[in-house]
Amino acid sequence: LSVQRALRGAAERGELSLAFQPKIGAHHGRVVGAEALLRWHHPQLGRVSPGLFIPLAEASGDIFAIGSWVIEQALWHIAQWQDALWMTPEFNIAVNVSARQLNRRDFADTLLGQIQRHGVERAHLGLEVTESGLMNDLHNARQQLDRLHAAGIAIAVDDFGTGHSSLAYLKTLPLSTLKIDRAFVMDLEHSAVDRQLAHTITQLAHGVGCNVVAEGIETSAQADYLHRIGCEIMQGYFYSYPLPAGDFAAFCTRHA
Ligand code: G
Ligand code: G
Ligand code: NA
Ligand code: MN
Repeated sequence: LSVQRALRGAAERGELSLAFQPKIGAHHGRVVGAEALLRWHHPQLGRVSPGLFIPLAEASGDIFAIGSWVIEQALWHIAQWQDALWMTPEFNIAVNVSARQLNRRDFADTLLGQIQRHGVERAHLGLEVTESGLMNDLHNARQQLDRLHAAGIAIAVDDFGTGHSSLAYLKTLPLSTLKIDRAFVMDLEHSAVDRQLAHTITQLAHGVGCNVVAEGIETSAQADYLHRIGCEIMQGYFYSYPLPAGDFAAFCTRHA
């Protein structure tokens, strides 16, 4: 059974779900939002990692249907949670957007239409895009992101500093957040170079008007260092694994 063939129709068969990994405000320790992460459970193949099937879906073009399902599902959950006490005006659920989705000319219009149909506050949805997603067609990416930014949607650069791109795009794209990749976080305690890189990325982000999310935090020493150098938002197993929607809502109730 090929993974690529099994993936086709997975959403319609009810095999996909979203997990929500909490993001924690470094300053006050309360949950400020989440990253939505796609999960696929196939009856024969079992759980398949998005690290494996997302690249296949990008190659086959199935990413358009899957990406649209992810956004619909995230908006459906946000609509359910909108009246919860913990859902403050700034509370933000971010979805990952692949290069091929962002490269479409109608990405922003389609997304804004979906948000409107769900009756969701635009500030509650965020996007995480990779540097390669931005570089692939920078002109179109800028057009799409300008429209979304003007509508109040926060845009984060995922895996910052791990790609091959120049820094010039930081001047012209309407970015809210840089995410320090797990690659720079995992060895913080033992690597002076990684401490320097995390510090420099944070200063760079602040210098261009972005805030900083650090991801992949697994220890209190990593969290302490990242807080000390000024990272605003923390994400990683140290705080919580990605959670099914119901467990995430319960987590928010406890950590509001
Ligand atoms: O959840 P996990 O750590 O296994 O995710 C592995 C990779 O898959 C990460 O790079 C993550 O950004 C990506 N990913 C997870 N969910 C989605 C999604 O809904 N869309 C896209 N494009 N990528 C996703
Ligand atoms: O590429 P992206 O940054 O979207 O990848 C996020 C992935 O990292 C998700 O698959 C998520 O499950 C995983 N992840 C989140 N927190 C941690 C962590 O603390 N440690 C490790 N090893 N992986 C993490
Ligand atoms: Na991500
Ligand atoms: Mn990342």
